[in-house]
Amino acid sequence: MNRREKITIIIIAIFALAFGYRFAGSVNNANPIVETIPLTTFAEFENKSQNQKKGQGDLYLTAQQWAWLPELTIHSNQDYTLHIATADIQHAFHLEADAMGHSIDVLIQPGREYLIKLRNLKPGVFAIGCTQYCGIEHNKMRGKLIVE
Ligand SMILES: [Cu+2]
Repeated sequence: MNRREKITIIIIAIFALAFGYRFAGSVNNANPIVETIPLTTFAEFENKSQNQKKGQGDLYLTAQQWAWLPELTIHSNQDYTLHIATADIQHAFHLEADAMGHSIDVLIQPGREYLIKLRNLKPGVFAIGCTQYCGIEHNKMRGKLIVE
């Protein structure tokens, strides 16, 4: 291999690494408004959910066969972090596009807590749905987010 071939290979390698790095970065940032952490216990999550106070920045929502609980009422001029966990099997959270200008879709798997940033909310009543088949009454798994 002569000097020119070596230089060519090195240049190609640098481009390949740079492109690969950028590609990996874009995959990790595919959904920047969602973060996920391991759930210590579901009981702990449920406890936070039951003790949440109206008007707080952290909201807790439980997915279960076949409901989203509790019904949340929040304010349009405030930012929130919506925490979601499932009480049973896998579900998929869907918030209709009208709430924030784009829909939110997050697969909710057991054993994890999902943190979703809610920003620039518009006032209204918005539908929450489950987009993952989760049993016989999957079609009844609806909730709502009330933004005042
Ligand atoms: Cu479901």
